[in-house]
Amino acid sequence: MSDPLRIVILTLFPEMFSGVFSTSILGRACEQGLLDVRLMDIRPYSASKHKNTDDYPFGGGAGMVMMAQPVMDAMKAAEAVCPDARRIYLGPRGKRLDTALARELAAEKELILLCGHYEGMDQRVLDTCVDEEISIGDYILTGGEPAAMVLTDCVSRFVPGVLGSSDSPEEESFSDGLLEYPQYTRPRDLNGLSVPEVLLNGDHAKIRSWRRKESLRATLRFRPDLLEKASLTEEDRKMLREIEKEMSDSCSSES
Ligand code: 4GY
Repeated sequence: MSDPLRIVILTLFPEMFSGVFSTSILGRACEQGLLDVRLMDIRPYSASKHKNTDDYPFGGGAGMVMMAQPVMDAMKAAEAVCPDARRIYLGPRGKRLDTALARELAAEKELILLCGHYEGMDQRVLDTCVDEEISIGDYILTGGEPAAMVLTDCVSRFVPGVLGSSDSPEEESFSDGLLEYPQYTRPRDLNGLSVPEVLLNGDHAKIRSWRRKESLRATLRFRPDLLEKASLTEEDRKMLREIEKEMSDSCSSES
């Protein structure tokens, strides 16, 4: 079997991750040896008597800054475990995480994820000990830990075997730049709420075409901006014209 994707997470709060890597799909991936996630507590690397990891900002101001020394020493220990890792800091200044970046990271052998806390990290750590900063979105968290969970989760989906053999990440939202089609499961009748007839008849060509059209419809409705970048076939464009016609028809019949 191929080597697992090894991810070392440097954090002051390793206990925040309990559950994330022991449950459900990521839990199974770790058990199966597809993922090798190691949590490294930064605090023991503090050289100070009381194992401090934060200090007042030079120049004054509110809040505390994560000290360079414990993080730099913890990073050295992580590099000993993962000598070839891309070293990533989770922060809002970084490149935005998306499907393309997740796929790229899943192809690495090793990743080191550094989680900041408090008001931020001593800049000298970012200047000398990380290769890149990645952001999961334009908002500020209280720490990088939830972002490290998000990154690990969405990268793991592209590690072969994590979703099982029949489930392909390439069939899901965003892999072709479109949103997902609606899904249904039993019962066929839920207190009068039915399931689209086409899904019950076993005509797989028709089902495939219905799903494609519903993906296009959902994307047009909720994220029309995505349609500009999606790779669309002539058939897709035909379906989009049908959807637009259906939309204008249902609009004019209401008035
Ligand atoms: N957004 N994307 C993010 C974040 C918290 C700097 C210490 C984000 O990835 N990480 O908000 N991280 C950090 C931000 C100060 C806490």
